[in-house]
Amino acid sequence: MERLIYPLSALALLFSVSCSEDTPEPPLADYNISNYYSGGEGTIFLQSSHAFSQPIGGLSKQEEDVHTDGDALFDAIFVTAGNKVNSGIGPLYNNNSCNACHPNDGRAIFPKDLNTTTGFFLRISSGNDPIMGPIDAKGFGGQLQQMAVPGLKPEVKFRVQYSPRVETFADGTKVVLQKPTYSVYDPYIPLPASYELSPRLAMPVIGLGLLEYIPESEILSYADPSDKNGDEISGRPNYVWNAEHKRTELGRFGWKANTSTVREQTAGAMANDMGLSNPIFPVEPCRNQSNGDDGKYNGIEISPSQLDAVEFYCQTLGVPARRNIKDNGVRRGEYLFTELGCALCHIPTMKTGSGKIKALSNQTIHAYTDMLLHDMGDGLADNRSDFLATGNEWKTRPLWGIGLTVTVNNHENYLHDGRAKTLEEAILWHGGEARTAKDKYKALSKTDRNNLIKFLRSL
Ligand code: HEC
Ligand code: HEC
Ligand SMILES: [Ca+2]
Ligand SMILES: [Ca+2]
Ligand SMILES: [Ca+2]
Repeated sequence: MERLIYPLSALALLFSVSCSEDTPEPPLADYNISNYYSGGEGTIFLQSSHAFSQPIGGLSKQEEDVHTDGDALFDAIFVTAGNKVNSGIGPLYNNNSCNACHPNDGRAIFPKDLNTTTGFFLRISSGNDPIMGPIDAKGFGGQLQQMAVPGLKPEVKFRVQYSPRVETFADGTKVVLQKPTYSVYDPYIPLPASYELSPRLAMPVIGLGLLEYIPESEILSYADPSDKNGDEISGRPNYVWNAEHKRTELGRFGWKANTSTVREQTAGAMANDMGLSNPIFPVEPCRNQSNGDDGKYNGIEISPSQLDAVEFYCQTLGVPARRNIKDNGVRRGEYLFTELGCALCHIPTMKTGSGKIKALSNQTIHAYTDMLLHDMGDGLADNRSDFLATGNEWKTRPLWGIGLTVTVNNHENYLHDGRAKTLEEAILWHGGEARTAKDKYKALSKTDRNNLIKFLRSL
């Protein structure tokens, strides 16, 4: 409606411009300098492959030391139990360091060979309990480890197969997407009669403390579970069991908002991804399994102070500043991001509350997420429930830093399993509640499609 109420003189100008240049000037997003600072006052201005690896500005000297200790552990390659340092990998595991899966604190590439150490794994379950979460598949736990220490058999091998899916733009351009289907073979014991799998690829770990400091009330204010405002977007919080606090909490991390704190996500990664017993998960993931439970190293492989340091490290990785925000293509893309409805889920601006870490407190951040679950349609579904998340639901991914993916990680594998090989493919996989936004994208001219992508690259 706004566009219809230009004063006459402006209209005359518009028409004179449109005569000479044949299209009127497209609307641009307001140029707003504060948008540069994606991660608040502690935003990072480095734009190199280490752009994700900097501590947020504003840490005290003592906090920086803890960050540095955590950094060393994040990079440390763990070896088999009995060695002097960094020992205790496995007996079953997916990879041997945090950094191997989150390279340069960024995202993993989808592997060519799924059955070696990579940033990809499959979760498994036999049903789901809304309070306690996914139910272990008998003999396999909740996550499948495709690696084992020498002499032991990994739980399974992973396999992926593809089928093409064509998307056609209004201007006739076609894009062929590849839909992956995952399965497992060569199990160490027979698999249960029925089970669900969920593919997960490692995502960047920047700005997590800021996301943790967003007040619950702010996140819940975006939830609209029964779509009362009729914009086709619902947005539901996940509520998940926190094993340390022994209570249900708002889910914030993981592709389905399936953990509530950076600390629990970190301890879970140590135990399940690497086989490192730790203060929160004192038993290795092969407990009660015939392939590997020696019971010997339970509870001692990661000390409380080591867990604290890695937690603090992940909480305090800063977020890179935006780039090229004055560029007209970027500003046009930013306008379209709102116009198409992307910003209904990828909420551009939120404020953090206050907590122990000063640098994370009371910051205006531009994470581009509502931290909520959305039905993304059958195309993206894993058909595996995860606490309150259904098989169709995923958490809106933060988009901050996404424009530096190639710089930091030298690939573009987006979405929860890396199936999208360009930002455009990531948009084209959107369905369900995001179907209208996707369809509006497909109706854009090539120039405007490029402008939207330019905007994403500026994040
Ligand atoms: C085998 C690969 C692998 C290893 C090793 C690994 N991660 Fe991850 N990480 C992932 C995957 C996959 C996810 C997404 C999991 C999910 O959706 O539940 C993830 C998610 C996370 C998240 C949540 C990020 C977010 O935005 O929600 C954090 C934090 C994290 N990992 C930290 C760590 C730390 C710390 C370590 C080392 C102790 C580690 N990871 C080791 C693969 C790995
Ligand atoms: C209904 C909510 C919703 C809307 C609307 C929406 N998104 Fe998303 N977006 C998501 C969710 C949820 C994911 C994660 C899906 C997954 O990984 O399977 C996502 C993922 C992405 C990713 C990949 C992020 C990554 O780290 O891999 C990009 C890029 C993206 N969205 C851009 C857009 C753009 C551009 C639009 C508008 C055309 C849009 N989104 C509209 C919810 C939404
Ligand atoms: Ca171990
Ligand atoms: Ca397992
Ligand atoms: Ca709504």
